[in-house]
Amino acid sequence: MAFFSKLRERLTRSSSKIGEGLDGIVAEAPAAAPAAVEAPAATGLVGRLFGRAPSAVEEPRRALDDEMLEELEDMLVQADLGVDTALRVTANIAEGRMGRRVSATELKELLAAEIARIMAPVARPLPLYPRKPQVVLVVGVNGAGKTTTIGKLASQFRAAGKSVVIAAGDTFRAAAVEQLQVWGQRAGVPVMVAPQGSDPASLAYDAMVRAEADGADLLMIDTAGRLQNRQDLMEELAKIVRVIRKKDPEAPHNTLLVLDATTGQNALNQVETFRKLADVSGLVMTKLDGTARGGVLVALADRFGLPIHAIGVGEQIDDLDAFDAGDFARALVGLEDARA
Ligand SMILES: Nc1nc2c(ncn2[C@@H]2O[C@H](COP(=O)(O)OP(=O)(O)OP(=O)(O)O)[C@@H](O)[C@H]2O)c(=O)[nH]1
Ligand SMILES: [Mg+2]
Repeated sequence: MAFFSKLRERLTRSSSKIGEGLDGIVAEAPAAAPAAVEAPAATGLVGRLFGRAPSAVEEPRRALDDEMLEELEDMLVQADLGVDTALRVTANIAEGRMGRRVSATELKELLAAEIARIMAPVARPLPLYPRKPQVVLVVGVNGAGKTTTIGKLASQFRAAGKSVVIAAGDTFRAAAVEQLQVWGQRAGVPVMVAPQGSDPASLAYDAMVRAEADGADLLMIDTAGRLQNRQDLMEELAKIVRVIRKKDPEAPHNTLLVLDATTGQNALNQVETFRKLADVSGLVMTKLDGTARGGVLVALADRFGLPIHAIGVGEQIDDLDAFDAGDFARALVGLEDARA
């Protein structure tokens, strides 16, 4: 699968972190019980269990004990899964397997399965409704990737035959408007703008009028990330919601919170904060390329259960992909694609 290799290649740093961590844990068998080569009879069985032909050179193995589980737990915490999630994942891996001699590959398979199980319920694309225009409000802290994500999403919806209007609701910075206009051109989508410093809510209202008049399928509203304080941001978002509800009491139909994967555990605080400010309906995680912190997605899924609609894996227009739980889990632990 082409996307998997891209994700794998771009998640290299996370995967090498967890993958190497697991390799290290198995290799670091305590001196009293050195990692040994499995007896040939058992090897055949384990090989069959994991669907592989027995090979001449066997991987080192280590017996699962409390010490090893503790190392596993620590490693997962380091990899941003968070303490609660790391504890639970480790306990699930341990269940019924204490004393069993496992290889790093087996451990990776077990971990990938646990992570995929946590992630599967949240891997859901942005739901599309028959409602026209479907209003998508995009929120997130300064620099998270809101504007870029809107550009990428607009391009994908256009490619899928949907008509899209973008509202440049970040009226604080002139550069923000220009940036969105560039994305609008790339995606072939009209961008509604307002003079710098003007009221984003009135722009949002105008954009609703325009999107309705155009019969647009989707209206995506960008918002400012940098405001003086939380109160400002809350008031601004509330006002935007209030005015668009004058046109459609059910809008916004989606409130996307854009999170930057490189912020690691801080993403959890951002979700807490934005859930108080807005009715967050789903997440987009950006910058999963080139970060060692992809593990935070597992913590987010486990803690909040909010749908992850898409992930950003680069700065280009096509660097946004649907979130696939299995692909992500395997890439994160440094395994090859099962279907390759
Ligand atoms: N590598 C990488 N960079 C990204 C990704 N998404 C966004 N960026 C970059 O992150 C930076 C900030 O992105 P913006 O889209 O401007 O973020 P924003 O949330 O709109 O920021 P403000 O408007 O300042 O609040 C830009 O340089 C983007 O190119 C991604 O998935 N991967
Ligand atoms: Mg922006």
